[in-house]
Amino acid sequence: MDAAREAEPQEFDRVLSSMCTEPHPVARDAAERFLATNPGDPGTYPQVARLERRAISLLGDVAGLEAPAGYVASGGTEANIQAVRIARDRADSRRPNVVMPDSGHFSLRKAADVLGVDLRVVPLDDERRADLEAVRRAVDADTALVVGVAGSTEYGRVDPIPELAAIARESGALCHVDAAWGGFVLPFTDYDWSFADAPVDTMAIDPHKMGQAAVPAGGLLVREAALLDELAVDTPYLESTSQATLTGTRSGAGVASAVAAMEELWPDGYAAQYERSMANATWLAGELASRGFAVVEPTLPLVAAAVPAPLFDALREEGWRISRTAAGELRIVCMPHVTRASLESFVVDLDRLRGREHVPLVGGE
Ligand code: 0PR
Repeated sequence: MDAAREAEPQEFDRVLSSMCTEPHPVARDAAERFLATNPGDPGTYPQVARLERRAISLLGDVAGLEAPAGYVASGGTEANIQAVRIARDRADSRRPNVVMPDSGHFSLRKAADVLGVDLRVVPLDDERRADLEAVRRAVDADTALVVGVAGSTEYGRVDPIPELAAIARESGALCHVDAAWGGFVLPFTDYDWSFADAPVDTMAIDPHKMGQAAVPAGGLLVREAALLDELAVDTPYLESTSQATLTGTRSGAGVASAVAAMEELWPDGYAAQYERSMANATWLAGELASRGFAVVEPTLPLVAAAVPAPLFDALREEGWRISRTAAGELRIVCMPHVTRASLESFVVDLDRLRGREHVPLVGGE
């Protein structure tokens, strides 16, 4: 009867493969204060509606968009679905298709399924990025959307966004960038990924991942407000006249916490976090490689390494919350809650479980 009162939420200290993280304290506080508000009804909850406009303005700063439009979605899934919906509704074709690299998140498969568009999945190059020649071959007059991933789910790779945007332009399609995970680290790298770097039309960029906001706080950004009109449906009995979101009632917690986190952390706090996370990823990759595991070099704070299945299972038995790539590699996402100390104790367990004498590790941060 007291299950909810007695249960404890998941501790984060052994969570190594999630893209969620502990919200920043200011984000947690804001989430609690706005928990019962509904930004889906701005006529009744104008304060949270104002905060949502602020959230979009801040997301625009992060993603290089001067006059941003969009909204705080439930996550990357909703943002991706809505981007496909915009493109489909805007296309002239009666059989529109979406071209995406094989690294595209499975939410885009949901989008294609729900929206009845053809999904053309193209292979990757040997750096695990969209193969541009394959994209060019897949695109035709019915292509409504070309998708690029800026920070892929499995390997943290960044597709050549300017080239993909150019291909989209040439074929009269829109270009969508999925920066759901990467969006809050990429500003501190040399990658071309943002609205400022390329004629990108829509973007998924999630405060509830690297942005350190509370779940649910995804972001859909669009270059022009007119693109959002494709999503608007009439809302006959609400004070606002139309609604562009996929969900109806939604918690203001995500909206308020996204604003709190971004006001606190953009840009210096996120820059420092990127440095810490990247240093941890580089350190872990080195430790794994020195033990003979085949490591996929991290280019963003995400490490994949081929670890034998029995060892992977034994680590899970120890309580490490780890997951695999589709190819079976161990995948560690260096989220803000993943500290050097927790990675060190992970490596200690790994050494013990593979039956080797414990080798003292040189400590870092
Ligand atoms: N786009 C990319 C590039 C993603 O990595 C993800 C989520 C999404 C879109 C979808 O975002 P939402 O899950 O917010 O709708 N990638 C993670 C994954 O599939 C999601 C995740 C997060 C899984 C936390 C587990 C977990 O504990 O691995």
